[in-house]
Amino acid sequence: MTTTVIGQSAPAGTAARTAAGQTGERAVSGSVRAGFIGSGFMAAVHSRAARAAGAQLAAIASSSAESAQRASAKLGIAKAYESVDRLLGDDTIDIVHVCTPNTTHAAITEAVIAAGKHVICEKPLATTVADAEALRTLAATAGITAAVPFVYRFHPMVREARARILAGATGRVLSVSGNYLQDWLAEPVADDWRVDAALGGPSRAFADIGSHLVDLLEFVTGDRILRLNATSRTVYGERGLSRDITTEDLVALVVELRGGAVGTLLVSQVAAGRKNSLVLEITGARESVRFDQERPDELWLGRRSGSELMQRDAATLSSDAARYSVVPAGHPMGYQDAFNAFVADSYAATNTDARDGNTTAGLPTFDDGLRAVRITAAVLASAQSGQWVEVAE
Ligand code: SOE
Repeated sequence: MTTTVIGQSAPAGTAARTAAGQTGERAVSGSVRAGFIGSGFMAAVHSRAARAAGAQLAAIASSSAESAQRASAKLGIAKAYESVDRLLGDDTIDIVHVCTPNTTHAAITEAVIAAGKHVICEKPLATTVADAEALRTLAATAGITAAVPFVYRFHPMVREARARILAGATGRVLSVSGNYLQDWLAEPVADDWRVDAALGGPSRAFADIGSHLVDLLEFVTGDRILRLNATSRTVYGERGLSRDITTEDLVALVVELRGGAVGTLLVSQVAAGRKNSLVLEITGARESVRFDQERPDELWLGRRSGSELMQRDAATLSSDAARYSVVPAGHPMGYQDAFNAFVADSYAATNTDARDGNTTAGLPTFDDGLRAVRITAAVLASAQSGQWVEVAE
């Protein structure tokens, strides 16, 4: 990969590869040309998934021309633009992946939509409900594909859990329990842009990973959190170069679902020994299901008698789960596989000829991004007041 161009828009006269539909939808045919904004860990994950989905990795922009250039060479992305505007001026780009710090998502995503492109925006979609609502409306009006990478939905055994609940195998859902525990901030010296509310937003642990947990909870159960009561802790008021830290290290909450189930959730980024431990257990009147993200090829089925640890095997899975089981049983699938499936379905959704009910049914859109921002706002409000807080639909 040698060609990188800085500071130039797409060559003059580049024929638009797409035709805007009646709703302004950018219908894409052929391989998707993807752009990336941001050059951190998530940009690398997104670019690997885009390549796996058969996209052309067309361009990247970052906080500086130099970092864009470095990322272009490192990730094998054709062009490095000196600014977001230059990248958005490239009419050959069909979809843009927004992988920047949380408080920049709203403005950048708005610009991407204004440029007539499809968009994948990292979670949290925005750091305020108002911004998330505006983005959801903008995307709907533009008629574009607008997705948020709640990628844990794409593990086959998550789809199996969801299929069992929706088919009634578990019986009525009575209770839910879930944890999302990490330890990359467990030491007081550990610091990160997410710690700074000016870059990460008012919530840290919950907005960053609690959003995944509650999205997965509502996706798997098909239910909604009606109200919650949260308690949070900022364990270290100072970290590295950060002072007067207000964003939370951990949150414990009790939830009530619209269907009547109750449950407890714990979200922490200071849980020593837990690397990316997302565990969700849903208890039904007949059967419980438990998914552990660090053991994604398994699903525990709990029963009064005959409990079992189900292994991923397409021959035994529901059709929705089997669809994402892309290698045979015994060949472990993992995090990047789930990410790849999310990006492939997002790209398929941009192609009005290719998309179908399968690819769009479980796709996390800006509606789901807004939902997670609403729940995060309720968590912050409850942690502040100590009271139960209703979660707006
Ligand atoms: C850091 O907490 C992080 O990279 C999150 O930002 C991701 O969304 C999560 O999937 C893994 O951990």
